[in-house]
Amino acid sequence: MHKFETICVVGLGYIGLPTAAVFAKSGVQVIGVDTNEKAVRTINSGKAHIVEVDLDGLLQGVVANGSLKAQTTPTEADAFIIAVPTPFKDGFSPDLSYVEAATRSIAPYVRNGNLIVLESTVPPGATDKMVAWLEEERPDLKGMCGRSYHAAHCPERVLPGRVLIELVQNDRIIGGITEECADRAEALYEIFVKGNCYRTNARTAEMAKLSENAFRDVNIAFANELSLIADKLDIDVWELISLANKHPRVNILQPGPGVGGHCIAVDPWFIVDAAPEQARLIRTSREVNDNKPAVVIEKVKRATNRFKEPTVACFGLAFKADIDDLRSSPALEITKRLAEELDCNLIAVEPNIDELPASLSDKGITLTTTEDAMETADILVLLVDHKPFKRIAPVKLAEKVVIDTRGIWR
Ligand code: SAJ
Repeated sequence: MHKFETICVVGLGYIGLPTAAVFAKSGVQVIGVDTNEKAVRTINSGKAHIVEVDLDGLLQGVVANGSLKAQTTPTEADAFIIAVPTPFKDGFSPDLSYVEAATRSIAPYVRNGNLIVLESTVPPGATDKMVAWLEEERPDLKGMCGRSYHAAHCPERVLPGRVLIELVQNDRIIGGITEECADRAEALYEIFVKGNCYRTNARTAEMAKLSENAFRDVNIAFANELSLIADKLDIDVWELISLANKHPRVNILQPGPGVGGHCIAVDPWFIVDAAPEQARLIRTSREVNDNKPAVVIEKVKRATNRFKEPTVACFGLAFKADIDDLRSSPALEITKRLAEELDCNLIAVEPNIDELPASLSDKGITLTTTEDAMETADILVLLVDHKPFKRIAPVKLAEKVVIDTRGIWR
């Protein structure tokens, strides 16, 4: 069977860049492609333009020995991997424009025997669309998928902060357009994946990835709904959940200020869009989780009524613990809306960043240290369970009004 000597990875973001680096480390010649020229320059200087544990060190090595090179346009290769964003448009319908642009951009370079893998999280049927876009650009390939070239959907399922470990260790779903496509894709991932490769068709693979994230979203929504019920009934939700979880078959997740990130808060909408009448629980869960920031804001507003000119400190801005990623973060949204809706001094503590995003600094919010916030704030709003916040002494917290959305300061 034909070997993969060169791979072209299109999209060098949170998934594409680590994937490119891991292939390069495994002895494959990798060309990484991104339209962002600044990112390309940074990568070619041996550094990552995103933060991920151990990625800088890995990149430095594979760029220095020439096995990974970034550029702004695709080139010929034995396999192409598309790992571009799939956000949603207004009305929560999936936006496949990046996948379409990436597919059309590689079309001129596809040769006999090539494999094209779609790794981006996509709605059911998107891999078929990718094939159609490719064949539109290349009429000579019409109807040849599974014969003169191969296509598959192999979704990633790595957790930010553990990407380099999980890329290698996790099991992988291989969704071929045909059996032969699945054979080729499995051979590609066997280069570095130590987990099992499970083969299926492309549509099931697409839906499997969406179902994993929808499962988590529904379960977080259950915990978030319990937190509302517990508030109403004057019960400590964290004690409640920890007791319920003593049951051998119960494992309730943790409530919080809402669900953030670019996966769990997005992917369930792709299922709702594909089957709106059937996906009732999935839609309601999204609504429950998206409503949580408003609940937190109301609580803070009520607390400020007790003061004349209170100083409110928001602890954490990232979308989850111990990362620097502020994208689609409920903590960021809450802090921003508090600045817009409250008449108070607002300060923010986020140990993982050096500078506030303009959307917050423009509103007069200042970034400060935990110590300063503990000294100056009247109201503490805990939004992210970062490790340093867990170390704050309970006696210090006892002097303040505390709104703890993560249950670490109980
Ligand atoms: N969250 C809670 N309560 C919990 C768990 C999480 O409120 O008990 C919140 C977090 O604070 C965060 C959001 O949910 O705001 C999402 O965080 P996460 O750690 O659950 O997930 P992500 O978005 O970092 O990564 C997920 C993972 N999917 C699953 O665990 C099913 C990861 O494996 C996927 O690869 C990733 O989405 C992706 O790229 O799709």
